[in-house]
Amino acid sequence: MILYGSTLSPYVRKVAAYAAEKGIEIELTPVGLGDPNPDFRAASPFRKMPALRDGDYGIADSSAIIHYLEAKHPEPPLIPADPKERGRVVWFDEWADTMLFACGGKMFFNRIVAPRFLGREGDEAIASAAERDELPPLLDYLEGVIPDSGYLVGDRLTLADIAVASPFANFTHAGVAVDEARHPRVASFAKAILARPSFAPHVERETAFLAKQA
Ligand SMILES: N[C@@H](CCC(=O)N[C@@H](CS)C(=O)NCC(=O)O)C(=O)O
Repeated sequence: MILYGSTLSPYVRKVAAYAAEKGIEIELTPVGLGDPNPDFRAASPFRKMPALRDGDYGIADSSAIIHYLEAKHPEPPLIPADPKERGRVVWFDEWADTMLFACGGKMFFNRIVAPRFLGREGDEAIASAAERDELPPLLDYLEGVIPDSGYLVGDRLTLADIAVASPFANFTHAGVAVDEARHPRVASFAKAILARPSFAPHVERETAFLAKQA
């Protein structure tokens, strides 16, 4: 199975970590933004990463890929069968992809992607406004829903934890630190999930790559 993309994308990192937690072997094939690679384009009609190729089957979008993989490899379940738990897991996955990274993307795009990969200056005013005004209420929400177990749903690892933790690596890359005094649960949640063997090697490689580029 081939996963197209760069784990600098929170969506690609989410799928790579999910696959590692499930014990599913995937080959990560790097593609850049808008990459012309025909196999990538066939799987991702709008050239967004990630995309997956499994034999003659291609599918794009991190959540679609994960639902495909979960149906194909049900054990160990990372999307619960229980209706209420499943609803919460889908909520957190969606919240992370849209609300959390809609905000985080403004910092990551303007501070990392634009200057390092597109050869143009990012708009720091957009990045700092997002960090100052948009991020704190999102983290306030998250702080209030992390249970004592440290897992968002059902007191065990699910897709919810993987999806919500992934953008925190982008926050770190973009120089955004979680305020441990205001958001202690968020800080320890993100640290614990990103330290898992499914995430850590990716985040370390990304950090080294960005440091070398700077
Ligand atoms: N909802 C999609 C989002 C994918 C996405 O927006 N990926 C970005 C990278 S973080 C991308 O490929 N952008 C390129 C573009 O928009 O042309 C998912 O979950 O996979």
